[in-house]
Amino acid sequence: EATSLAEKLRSGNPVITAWSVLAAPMLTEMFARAGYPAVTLDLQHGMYDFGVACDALAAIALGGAHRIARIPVGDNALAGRLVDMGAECVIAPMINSHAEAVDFARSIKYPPVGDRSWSPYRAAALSGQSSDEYLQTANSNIVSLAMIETLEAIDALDDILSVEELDGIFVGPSDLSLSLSKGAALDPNGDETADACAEIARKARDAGKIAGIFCLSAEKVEEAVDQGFRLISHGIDRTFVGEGASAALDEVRKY
Ligand code: 3PY
Ligand code: MG
Repeated sequence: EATSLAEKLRSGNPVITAWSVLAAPMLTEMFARAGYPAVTLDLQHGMYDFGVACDALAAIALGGAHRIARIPVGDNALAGRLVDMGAECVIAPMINSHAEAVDFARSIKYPPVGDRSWSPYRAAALSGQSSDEYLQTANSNIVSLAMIETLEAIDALDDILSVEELDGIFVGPSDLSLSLSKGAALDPNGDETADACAEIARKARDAGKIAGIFCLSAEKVEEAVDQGFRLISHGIDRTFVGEGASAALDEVRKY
């Protein structure tokens, strides 16, 4: 049986995820076929609606990668729908309190851990499981990650990390830098942000939780691995297409 994303993350090996905003299932399949271990669909800041996200989850499975989705702020109902359609991990943005972390985590865990509602037939099919097998493994296999990306979340970090139902956290360095500077500077790669990230990773590890982070360069990925982060994004479809188009056009710019 294939190793679950949850097991990989808990074993302490870094897992790199591509990041998809373009709502194009075939691009997500290409990420998977290129060898990315995981692909994340961004339903917070990307163009995905639910139907396209469902097709993208299947396309990622076809390409052989793990399936992750980020929901819009506070949309726990959508988290439930996405795990039903095969997401193995859900990232919830702007989690700022113990209560918000509990509500989110419970929305994707079956009783007695949470209050996820039953109908995971598509998810079971994508994992090659019967619905009984799916039920037996879902609570440990589905990963809930609460985004830490505000001062408020840092202040509440011990409380958030104490949420038993929650599997881990995921840092958003851009929003974090905006919050830390009170709106003065977007500085996801700055020193102050990096120090805050290191502290978040340390606390997550001490609490026995998975730590993930959004990265904007290969250097940042390396720093994140050293800090103890294990789910790490690198590579965005919009950037690949934009940079690839510029590079191709540059070759024939004289015309
Ligand atoms: C952030 O950096 O704030 C993110 O949410 C990454 O997408
Ligand atoms: Mg953010």
